[in-house]
Amino acid sequence: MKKAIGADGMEKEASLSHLRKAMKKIQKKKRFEHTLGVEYTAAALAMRYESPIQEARLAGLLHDCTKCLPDEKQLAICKKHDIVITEVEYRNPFLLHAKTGAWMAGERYGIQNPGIINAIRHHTTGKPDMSLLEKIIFVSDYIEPNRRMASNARLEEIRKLAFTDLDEAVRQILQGTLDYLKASGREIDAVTEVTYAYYCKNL
Ligand code: DGI
Ligand code: FE
Ligand code: FE
Repeated sequence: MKKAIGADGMEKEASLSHLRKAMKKIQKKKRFEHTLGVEYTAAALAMRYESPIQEARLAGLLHDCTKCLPDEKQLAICKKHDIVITEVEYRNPFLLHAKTGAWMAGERYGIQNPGIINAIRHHTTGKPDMSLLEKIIFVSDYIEPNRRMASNARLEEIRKLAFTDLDEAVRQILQGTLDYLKASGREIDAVTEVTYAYYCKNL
């Protein structure tokens, strides 16, 4: 695959259309629409919070680049490339698409900027003390316009909140996710809980 990097080592604007085509090829239709939604929502939040727009678009485009791979493939990528798999991830391998996506963005899609790679790595559970770009991707993933969140009646509020108080939006998203996971009896990753506690304390 052609590297999405300019001679100066910077990701180029032109690479966005190249990566978009690549995502269209490997993602199912609905997933690709979500990807585009995250790309432009991340761009809008980047404008609002004065974060580099192209970085937000690249991270948004690639954040779910391994989401359509089967569990066995996620596990195989981790084992082959020494990516640590926690016990929770073994039992819930879909969580691994954040880690394998970060790896793929660097190795397959030519992303060199560690800030972009980390935003992909932490987009599912979040993490305490996220960078601005990490928060932008975490929030965009949840609020992008194609997202239908029957499980969160507050989605419309959170969409507005994202543009006035990004940290409070992160907190409310985590609260909604934890409520949903508890109500549906799903296993909760300790990182999701620690992240929620961090954003409750630090507001
Ligand atoms: O990949 P997407 O569907 O766009 O979004 P995502 O990467 O945020 O994944 C969303 C799912 O991740 C959602 O169903 C909630 C789930 N999730 C987040 N934290 C945890 C979790 N699932 C489990 N089992 N445990 C967690 O701690
Ligand atoms: Fe995801
Ligand atoms: Fe996503």
